[in-house]
Amino acid sequence: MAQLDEVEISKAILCTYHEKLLDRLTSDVTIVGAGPSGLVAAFFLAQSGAKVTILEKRLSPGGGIWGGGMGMNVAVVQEEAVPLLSEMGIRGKRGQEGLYAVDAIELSAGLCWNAVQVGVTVLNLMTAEDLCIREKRVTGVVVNRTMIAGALPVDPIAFSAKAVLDATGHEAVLVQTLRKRHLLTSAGIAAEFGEGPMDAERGEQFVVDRAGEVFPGLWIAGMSVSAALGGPRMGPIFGGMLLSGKRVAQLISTALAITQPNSQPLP
Ligand code: 48F
Repeated sequence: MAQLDEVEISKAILCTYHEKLLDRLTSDVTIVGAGPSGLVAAFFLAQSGAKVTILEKRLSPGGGIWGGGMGMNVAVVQEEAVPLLSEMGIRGKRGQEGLYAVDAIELSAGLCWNAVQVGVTVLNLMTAEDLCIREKRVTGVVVNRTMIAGALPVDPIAFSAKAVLDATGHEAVLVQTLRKRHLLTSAGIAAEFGEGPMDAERGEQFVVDRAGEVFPGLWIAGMSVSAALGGPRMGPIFGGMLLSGKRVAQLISTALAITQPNSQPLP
């Protein structure tokens, strides 16, 4: 083994991290939440040439995937989402009624790996607290360290983006920041905030059909769609989350007119 200097190890972390952080203060798309919808959206956006940054408040990306249903770490995915998983090399076992059982660890790890491989940067331990708005358009996200957010009187910093995606799941954190200030006037949002009782079939379709832009520059995908627009919850089935992320990526990509691939081959 080579000789090791502890300070050099620290320097390697500091230099690399701060270079990455500085670079990611400005992105084409900043996604808040590294659950299934956020990771899939990030993958397709980066693949289409966008500079994509994910901000995740927890230590581990993957959101609600890891625990499957009731802590049994298997995710169920319907047939329509299987091509998307195949594209990422994530395997599933075909069961009855066109349902596939996917190992939750393989799904989480596979989505993260694929996103990072096409150029997405994930910054974990980052809690989004608010949005930046200029001339009635979202221009960025206000962020604090998870360990600091809400615990210490320390100001946050801001990350700018042409589009911000709220993929924070059941909480729809960014939508809520606007709703509380009565800034969301589009039909359905203010009156119906919060998801409805479980209806897996309708809930899955809802998150795909209604993924989109809720305020200039602010987009929603995954469970944020149900929470923001009053759709049904659907429980431990994940195809809708994956397809909702893909759909919002297509919509954002078109809106931003992203055309050039930016992914870098590994040396
Ligand atoms: O909850 P989550 O997995 O959202 P999703 O992509 O998928 C929902 C499913 O997991 C499941 C379901 C299946 O049918 O219903 O619930 O819609 O991932 C949301 C991510 O956002 C992070 C959170 O830690 C999680 O990883 N998050 C939440 N609030 C913040 C945040 C915040 N303020 N800042 C940063 N990250």
